[in-house]
Amino acid sequence: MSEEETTGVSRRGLFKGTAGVAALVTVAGTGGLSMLASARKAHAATAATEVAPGQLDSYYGFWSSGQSGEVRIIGVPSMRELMRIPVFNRCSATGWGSTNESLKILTEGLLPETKEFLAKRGRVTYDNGDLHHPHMSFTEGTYDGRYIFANDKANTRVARIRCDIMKTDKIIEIPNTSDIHGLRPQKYPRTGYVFANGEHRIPLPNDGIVLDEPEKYVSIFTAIDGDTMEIAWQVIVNGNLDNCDADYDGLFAFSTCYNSENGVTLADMTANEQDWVVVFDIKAIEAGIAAGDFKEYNGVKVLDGRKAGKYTQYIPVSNSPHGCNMAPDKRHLCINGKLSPTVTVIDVTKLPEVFGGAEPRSAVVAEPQLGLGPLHTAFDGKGNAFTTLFLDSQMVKWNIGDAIRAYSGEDADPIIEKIDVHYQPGHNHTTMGETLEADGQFLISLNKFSKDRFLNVGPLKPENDQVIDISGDKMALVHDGPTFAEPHDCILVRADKVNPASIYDRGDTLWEEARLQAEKDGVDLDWGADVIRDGNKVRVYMHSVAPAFSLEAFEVTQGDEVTVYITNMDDVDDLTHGFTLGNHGIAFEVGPQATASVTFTADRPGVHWYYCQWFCHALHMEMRGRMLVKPVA
Ligand code: RUQ
Ligand code: CUA
Repeated sequence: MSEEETTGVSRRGLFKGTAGVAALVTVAGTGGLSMLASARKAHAATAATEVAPGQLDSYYGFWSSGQSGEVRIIGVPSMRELMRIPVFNRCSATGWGSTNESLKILTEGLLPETKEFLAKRGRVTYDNGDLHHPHMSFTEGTYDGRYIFANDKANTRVARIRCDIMKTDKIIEIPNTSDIHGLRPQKYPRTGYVFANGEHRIPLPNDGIVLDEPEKYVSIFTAIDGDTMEIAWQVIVNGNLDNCDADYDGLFAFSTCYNSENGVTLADMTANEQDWVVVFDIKAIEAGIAAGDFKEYNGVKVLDGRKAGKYTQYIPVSNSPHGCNMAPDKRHLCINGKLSPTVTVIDVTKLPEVFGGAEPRSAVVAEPQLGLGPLHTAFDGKGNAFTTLFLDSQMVKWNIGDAIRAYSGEDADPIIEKIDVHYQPGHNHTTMGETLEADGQFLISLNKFSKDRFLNVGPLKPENDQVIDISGDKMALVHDGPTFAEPHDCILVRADKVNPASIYDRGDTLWEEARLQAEKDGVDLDWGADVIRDGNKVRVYMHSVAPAFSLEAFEVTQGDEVTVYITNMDDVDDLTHGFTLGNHGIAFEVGPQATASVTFTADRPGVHWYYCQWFCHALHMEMRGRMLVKPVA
């Protein structure tokens, strides 16, 4: 018999909240009582994540999207998706990847040989990216609301997002290395450096002279200047690089290495009993670069850190570690075992002794056995850690202090609690958990599989990002959040740390080239309605004020290279216009007080309508005009 037949109440009815609970009070028997308990739990769960209509979330969640190539802003705890920020991908809504302003950002940081390679294929940039790790800039150990940095594993790039407008403003390709994976900003004194790991080993230089000689391949750790987005220096390491983090004193950075074997096949890569954590001494590396102890490749100063010494140390840990997470107690670095059921805890205050010659493992102060497949660890700021167990599909809460006591032989059990998550978690993250202001409110489990948790949408299923309330003694799973391919990681930033503008500043440098061109053409970029002819180049300047473009028609000749500049002169919150040119594959966003432009060849004789695609006014449908293309005789 079904639940409904035995109790007269369906599971679906129960989850409707208090009304369901009230109905249940009359249900007799133990079955009814346990259902009542689960209904109460369900109600409590809803309360923890409920953000009523019109109410605001307490945290900005910045989510990566893996192979989708974008960053998403998700409100936490409600898990409402608030915005998408195109980064390495193309975006049909905003025109990212087709406007001149976005193409400048997508192309200017590419290496010359990449530009050449793409040009031969008729392209100016890549269309895809694999964005794993979004992290905010820091000042003195906590988020400062300036930037988000993110990696592209697919095409070896690093991007920066401006948090004042939530748009990408820089993308650079990293030379001498392949497939940027782990990425973390320097936490102290500020960002400062953005550390980026080259995961896959390649020859240096990778010019075809060395091919199937894997022993000659190298992996490279890169420090990028977060203010200029230029590469400060690189370090060649032994083994490969996976994830990284930095300490709270500005002295060290760390990377996990899962391929100390320098192998190129799965069997090679997992052959050894042990891999290692590479520790980088930032001050020593800076001094080495200043003293000229480097070789230059592709214009970048590259220092050799393959032998443990003053620049790097290699601390052995069990085979194939993955996540690398610095605790907000400023002292303990957690290295997640992946193939080993352990997390290795390194006391960073012991690292100067290691650089002074002490045995590298002397910095290890704990190595608790937590379960199968530990991938990443997050912190509550109260001495507890939460580790994802990929194979066990569980989240384990454990105490760092107890793990240290157990390791030194005391009778202590570090494991506090385990709960099931659904299913196969990779990253996890706590509210403010990678900063000195970790507040222990919520924990997100980013699960790689959702299987049966949602309505079946076909063979491709969403991921499942679950919210766990960690404010009490017990973890409480309170929300399932489906996400499209494939968030790897997220950060949860207290809402008061982020203060975006609602309207662009007319002086913004984003459209600097449009401003300079308008000056040369002697037109008013703000209020213009001009068509400038310059040989077969035509520049069309118009502004928009709801519900009209300042030009209702313009004429060009077939074959002209046309640039259309649109300036949105509305200065009202949330009044975005757009420009879509029919049958030309052109559409882009123009935010309040912004300028955006596009360049194309007018190859199709005839009448082509352009229209505003952002619903802006009761007369939005009427916000349109015609491009007349005169055929060449
Ligand atoms: S990695 S599932 Cu790309 Cu962040 Cu660990
Ligand atoms: Cu402007 Cu719709």
